[in-house]
Amino acid sequence: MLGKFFQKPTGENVNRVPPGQHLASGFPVLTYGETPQVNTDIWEFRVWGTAVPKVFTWEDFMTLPQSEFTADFHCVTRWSKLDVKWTGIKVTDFMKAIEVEPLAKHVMEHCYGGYTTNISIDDFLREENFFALKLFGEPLSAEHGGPMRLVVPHLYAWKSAKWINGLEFLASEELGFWERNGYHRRGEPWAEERYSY
Ligand SMILES: Nc1nc2c(c(=O)[nH]1)N[C@H]1C(S)=C(S)[C@@H](COP(=O)(O)O)O[C@H]1N2
Ligand SMILES: [Mo]
Repeated sequence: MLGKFFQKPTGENVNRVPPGQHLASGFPVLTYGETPQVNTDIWEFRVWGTAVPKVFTWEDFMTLPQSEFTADFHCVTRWSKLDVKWTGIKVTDFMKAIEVEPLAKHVMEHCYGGYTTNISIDDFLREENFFALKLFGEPLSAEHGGPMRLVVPHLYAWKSAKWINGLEFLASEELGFWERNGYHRRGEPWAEERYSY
């Protein structure tokens, strides 16, 4: 994969790029399967499991406060992109709009198209996590997860679910799509938590 589009980090970036990663010059698209075309008129976002069930329409979700974010993005297939600029809604702000039971220790992220990925509640509730609506000032394109995706900067990007449409709170850990297929249950890039073997 090395060549024109992927470069070895140099200078100050050496310490910003996790081990085994190269810098991508563009912003590659990584999707398993088809790109869902999601219309915000019929978009719904559901919360269930060990939480009070709730359904948000697009309008409901857009009443939540929006902020700007700059975050590095690390794909387990060994490319990273630094300083990605996003606009979105902080997970911690979203959490004020729902009620989760104390026994919720894990979260399954659900998406249009059927993709899932699991995350622990502690990793999910981090201050720097957000639901992204814009990428570099433009509405998030369908291929990058529009109209809305999750971004979890401190874990490999397969945890950053595109076309997210639901959160299932869980008392015990369940595995998502890639995690059932050999990826690590947590996926911390600095520890190179790539695979489960
Ligand atoms: N719904 C969904 N979300 C997904 C994926 C996917 O296939 N489907 N791929 C994941 C992986 S492996 C990566 S690296 C990032 C890629 O995001 P990008 O296509 O915007 O670069 O999305 C993650 N989120
Ligand atoms: Mo990825």
